[in-house]
Amino acid sequence: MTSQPMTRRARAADRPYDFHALQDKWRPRWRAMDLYRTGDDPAKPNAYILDFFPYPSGDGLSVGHCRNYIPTCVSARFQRMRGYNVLHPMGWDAFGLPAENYAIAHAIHPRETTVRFAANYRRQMELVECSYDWSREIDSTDPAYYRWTQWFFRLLFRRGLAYRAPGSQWWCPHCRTILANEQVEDGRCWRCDSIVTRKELEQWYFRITAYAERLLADLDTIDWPERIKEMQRHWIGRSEGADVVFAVGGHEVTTFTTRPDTLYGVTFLALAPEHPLAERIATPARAAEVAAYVEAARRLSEIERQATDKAKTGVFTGAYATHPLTGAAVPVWVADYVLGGYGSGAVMGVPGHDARDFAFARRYELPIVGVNIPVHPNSPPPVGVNIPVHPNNPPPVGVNIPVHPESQPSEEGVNRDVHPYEAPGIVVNSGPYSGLPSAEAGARIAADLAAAGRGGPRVAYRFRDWLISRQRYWGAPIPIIHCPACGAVAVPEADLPVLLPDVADFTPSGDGRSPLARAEAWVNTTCPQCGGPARRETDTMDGFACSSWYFLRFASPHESERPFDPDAVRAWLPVDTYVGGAEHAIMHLLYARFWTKVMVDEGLIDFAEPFTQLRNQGMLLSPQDGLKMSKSKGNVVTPDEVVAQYGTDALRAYILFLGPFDANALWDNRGIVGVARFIERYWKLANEVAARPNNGQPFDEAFERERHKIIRRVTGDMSRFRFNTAVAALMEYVNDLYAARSRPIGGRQWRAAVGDLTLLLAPIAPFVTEEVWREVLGGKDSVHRAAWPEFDPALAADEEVTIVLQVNGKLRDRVTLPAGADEDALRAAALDNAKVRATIGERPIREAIVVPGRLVNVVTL
Ligand code: ANZ
Ligand code: ZN
Repeated sequence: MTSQPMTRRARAADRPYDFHALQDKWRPRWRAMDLYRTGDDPAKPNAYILDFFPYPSGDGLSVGHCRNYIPTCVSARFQRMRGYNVLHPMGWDAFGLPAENYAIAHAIHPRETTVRFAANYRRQMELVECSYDWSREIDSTDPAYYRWTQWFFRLLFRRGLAYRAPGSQWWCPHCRTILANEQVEDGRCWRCDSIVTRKELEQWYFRITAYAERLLADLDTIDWPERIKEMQRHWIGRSEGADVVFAVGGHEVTTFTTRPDTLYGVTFLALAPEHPLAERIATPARAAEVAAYVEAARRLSEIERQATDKAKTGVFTGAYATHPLTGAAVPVWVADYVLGGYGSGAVMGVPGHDARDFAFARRYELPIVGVNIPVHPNSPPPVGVNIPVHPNNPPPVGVNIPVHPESQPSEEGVNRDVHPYEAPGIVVNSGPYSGLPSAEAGARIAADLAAAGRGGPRVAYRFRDWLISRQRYWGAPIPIIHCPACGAVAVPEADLPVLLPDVADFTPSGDGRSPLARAEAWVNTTCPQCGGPARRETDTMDGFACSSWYFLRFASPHESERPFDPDAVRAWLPVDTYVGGAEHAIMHLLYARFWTKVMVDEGLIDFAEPFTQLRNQGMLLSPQDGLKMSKSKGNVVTPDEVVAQYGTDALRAYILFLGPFDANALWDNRGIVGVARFIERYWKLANEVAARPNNGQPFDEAFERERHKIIRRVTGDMSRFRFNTAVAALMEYVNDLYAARSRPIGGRQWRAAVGDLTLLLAPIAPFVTEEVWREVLGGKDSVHRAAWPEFDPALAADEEVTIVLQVNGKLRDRVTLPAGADEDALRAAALDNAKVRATIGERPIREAIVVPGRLVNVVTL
């Protein structure tokens, strides 16, 4: 027994770090305070920070999901402390195939599983203390929500942007439903991996192609990863070119070309097997062969048909087309490398200048005519010929195209041994257009075709209208009534929502009709227009319709008269920061942009783009196999187990620390130990030094500078989504403070340092910082309501050194960093560097070797 009475200070310093106790203590208090309620202080600016709308799966959340939700939570907390009103909501995108397939497999109604799984997600999100305002929780399967999804359908229908058309559609024989183009990957269903086939059905479409130009142009106005923008541009697939119309017997065949300048090089026409004229123009002698070819081609997927290594096959129809400018007879073929759904489903074959046409012509011994030659001054002249190639030379008129020395020379530009010359150049062998640069010749030819009524300039897009009808139960019913007299009539606004009826059997019927078709009492209704007997549309909407407007709903989630309150939307939208996985690059992110533009046209909102800044988090890979975590692979680490062992604060800090936010990373069970130790060291330090006396010690200038520097670094890192370097900087600062304990620093300076450290760490580790703030530093209100600390730029200025960054021993970049930066900071800077990242690509990182003050070498697996 000690005879010395313990001082209050000593007791505080000895308090063990018990994260369970801290979590149990602060959680209920924060709930009672409604700590994360959306701010509404009119004096403050607003910030809207949003996660992608998750589908609550039965598997629950893994730590991989936390890579999305924890960084956005940290951003939200950071912005609140910086004086913003923050909207940071969460909800459930719960309609759709996965929920329904689960329900069928387990014989549970999807409504039940939706509620259960969403509750589990929310429990886990609360476990990791995501700072969502749960009073704004929404659920896309709630009639109070999908009523408005249906309202938007009506809006699109009224504006001519929702229409019904027959079509050959992708059909998944296993899920027994139609799939959108985007849901077919490599000829397989995106959900169940079955090989898809074709089925003819009446379908509903949204006319997204009407917005192609705006969807392209506005990409330039938003702060999104360039890779995602490029994927959208590619998907939209804008091509400038011309239509060229060929007469074939009594018919006309329109072809779309991006190279009208090559028109004199046409030696055949090729029609897609699904072209309406393919069988009709065939001569009687060739009809049977053409029909057989068309039938066989139908069974191939588009992917198979487009494969570049696939032999280009076709069949001659026996018919000839008339060249619109020269009047020459051009043989017409049917070929499966021509796609039915693109351009006009017919191609003018120019084997001299197009690789696919070239391969086709070689196979079927069709003539190859060169009508373009290179012009670049630095390009070597084509082998074996002597023709002027410099642009300053007189234009070559009527010359032959490049001939390989070993090939047979040919007459009049016809040669079978050349390679196709695909780049633009100078046009030759083309009558009045010879001698012109390709672009100019193309423009003139297109104009002349237009004047002759044989086509003209046109812009084509690769993407198609958005197919939105699903022959499935678990979706928002399409609010349409089919009347024998009036046709398709929209359900009046007053009758919304069209409730999804409760059916006992929601398995798909397999005949292409939705299970709703069996709910006779629901299907039979009266026409809203003429009052006669009519039937409801039985297809449901693609789940991507629900997620095309949910970000607006969060602004006023309980609004019952309208989809959203325009004032609330004006206050919060567009979303400032939107975060989710890169797998949604096209579908959701394109559809939401489309709906936003329709709403602008309807005068509902006044911003053209829904998400000002987009960020994609990297994947978290399993330590077992280096693969993405998934229940089916059995390689999942759950937040539940990590929180139980190390606490919420350590999980959060580790998720942020384990690599650059947007890079793939491996979960490492040892890594979290180090981070947990850092939190405990912070705790001990705070308890020990905060109570130091102020006995007139001299003011420590260097110590003060360190404080300003750490504020500057963490503020900058947080604003730029560089959470890993923020955590590394804080770790370094804690080390520095430990080292400073032996210096004669007064209590006031210590409390300033520990106080700011606590504020900087608060968004990352909310529990331990709250305890320190309130119980050790004597804070009156929550640390999470405190103001973010400020720094003096003059005091925060750094001495700097140049650090060499290598990947596998090769120099990739040089960066300037603070002279004192420690190993973790150097490592973090290397892993965060764009050139290093580009070199590493998707490869997992084995280690990063640091030579302090000099270099970092990142070694990949
Ligand atoms: C003649 C030509 C000559 C072409 C030449 C290219 C080079 P992008 O750029 O992707 O839009 N094409 C047109 N419709 C097609 C279809 N339904 N299926 C397959 N190919 C089709 O491609 C446009 C070019 O792809 C068009 O320009 C056409 O070939 C082909 F030296 O016409 B081109
Ligand atoms: Zn009617």
